[in-house]
Amino acid sequence: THAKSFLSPAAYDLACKLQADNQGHLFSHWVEGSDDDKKTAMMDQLLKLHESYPLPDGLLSYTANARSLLAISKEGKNPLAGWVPSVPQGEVLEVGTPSYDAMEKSGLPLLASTGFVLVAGGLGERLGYGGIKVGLPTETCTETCYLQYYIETILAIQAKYGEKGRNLELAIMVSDDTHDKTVELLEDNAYFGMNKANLTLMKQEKVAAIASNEGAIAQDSSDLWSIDSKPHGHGDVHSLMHSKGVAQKWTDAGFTHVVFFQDTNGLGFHTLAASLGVSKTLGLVMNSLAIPRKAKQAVGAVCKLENKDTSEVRTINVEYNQLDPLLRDTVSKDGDVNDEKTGFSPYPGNINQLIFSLKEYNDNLKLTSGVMAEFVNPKYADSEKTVFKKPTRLECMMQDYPMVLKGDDAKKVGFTSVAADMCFSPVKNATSDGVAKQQSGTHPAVAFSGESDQYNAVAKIMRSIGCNLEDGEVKEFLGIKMPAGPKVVISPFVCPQPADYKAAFPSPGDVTISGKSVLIIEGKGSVVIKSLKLDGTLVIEADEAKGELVVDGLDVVNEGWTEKESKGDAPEWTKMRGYTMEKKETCTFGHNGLKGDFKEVEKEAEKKVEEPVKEAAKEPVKTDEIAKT
Ligand code: UGB
Repeated sequence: THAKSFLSPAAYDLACKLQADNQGHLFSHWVEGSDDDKKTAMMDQLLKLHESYPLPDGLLSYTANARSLLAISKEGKNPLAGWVPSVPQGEVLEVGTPSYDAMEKSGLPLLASTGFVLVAGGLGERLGYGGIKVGLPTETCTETCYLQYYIETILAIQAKYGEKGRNLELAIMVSDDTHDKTVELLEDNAYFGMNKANLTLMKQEKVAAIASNEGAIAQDSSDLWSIDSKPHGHGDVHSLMHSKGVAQKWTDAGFTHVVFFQDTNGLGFHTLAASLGVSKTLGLVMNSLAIPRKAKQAVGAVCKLENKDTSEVRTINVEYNQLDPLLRDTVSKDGDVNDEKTGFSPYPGNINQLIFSLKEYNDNLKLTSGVMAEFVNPKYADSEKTVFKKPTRLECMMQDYPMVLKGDDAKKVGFTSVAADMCFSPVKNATSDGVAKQQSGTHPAVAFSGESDQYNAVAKIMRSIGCNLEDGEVKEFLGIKMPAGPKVVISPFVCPQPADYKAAFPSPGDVTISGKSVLIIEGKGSVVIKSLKLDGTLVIEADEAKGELVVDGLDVVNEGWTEKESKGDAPEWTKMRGYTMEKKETCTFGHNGLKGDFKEVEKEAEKKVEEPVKEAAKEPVKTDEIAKT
């Protein structure tokens, strides 16, 4: 009671409620007449934890949920008891096939009305990187960071497929761990060209750590005036989409879909139109982009679950640690094993790239405030499960959204499965952990694999339309082995989606690239590569203001670029890879012709310049006007 005189009414009220909630230990060191400023600061922190928790009774709802989930965990109850899994509805697509092209074609018009949500609140502890993950370079040829790559792809989609009068929107979920550095990265780079009005930052708050099965809120181990708090998980994104008014704003603006994507997956956007096509064709309210999953791989499995007692059906991600016991209890005595015929688990692997139909999503947010079901995963110090090794916390996941679906909507959940080499290569593990994963037969998900897969996905799309790209050799750095084929980086403005490659490479049989080559197409202009032979490094520079750039009859041979083992002092992002890009010789081709290093150019390049639409077309520049400098 002594604190009533200096605490705000809200803080005093909360302190009383916490006392009544058996949280008296938080105040046991409070002595009347001293440390009033520390008491105020402590209550400010508790008030923040109270107000940011999305349920009406704030911290009190949180501790109540903690007690009941901890009781279930202590009993060792299987949260999925009674549910029987089967493979849900969905489409399995392979790039370059007629069915892929058909889905992509049907999804392309929806790109104009799709809002983008990046979940980037994770600190990347497993990665062991000091900066924010979206600031990491995606590859070492151009050093484009993830955030730039994402924003430019969105802008490129807008430029090619957008509607006049409505810009595409990006919402980024950040946390205390990532907020300041994300803002700094955006501001230092003029938002990578995005209009600030189309970008919303939503900060997720932490939740109180819990020290016991009785729901005791944990104090910081070194400071009794501070509450131990931890991240609540990416499931917070739905309550933020509601509380920040983003879902409503996008609905009002006529958007039809929302895509949620992860912080370090440089492949996720290739399949965007195709998966929107699947959403449209199957009438899905929620569509999970998925990959063929290897048994025991650390990605969740998308399952159709049917409740034996209630006949309730829901299609939802089952986390990989829960899948094996669920399968053993129900349909497969061997648990999480591969289907012998395919070599993969029958259940598609969730990669947390989720597409929602916005109308139903927003309606559901209004009903539920976007609150996801929580779970708890304490590490016990004793076999009776009464003591925790360290404080735990409740968590929630964005892919658990189907749990809030009712009626017909619950039946309209499905997946789009595409080979992982086209859609999923996150950078989330430290190299040493990646080595162990690779040795055990799963993807390493490290910086080198993310980079390598990014080049290889573009190469795969080019091959699928008929370009000749030779294989490269397998390279090894820091114990990670990856196929290092030709490194192709194409500006999203040139080819925002796989559907755009045919226009960029109209006679693909005349495009040949050796396994050691690097091809970079940068800039915002349109590029048409009619014929090209490349054995080395070529950088094509497209300038929007100068019209279409045509590459025809270009034959470039030079020493090129190659990975070189990095030694000694190097930036952290280089040390994670174990190599730098040694740029021995580079040839560039742009509106002013060919420059730099090249040997034996058999046939000079031809360049055609067309002025932007409104201006009169100019005569193409003749081959002999192109200067070699
Ligand atoms: N993230 C946040 O924005 N806030 C948070 O509080 C936590 C994370 P992780 P996770 O696709 O490989 C998921 O940590 O949760 C962001 C699925 O559960 O990389 O361990 C974070 O910044 C699993 O089924 O993933 O595992 C990042 O962008 C499997 O599919 C994103 O959330 C796995 O992802 C994912 O965070 C996977």
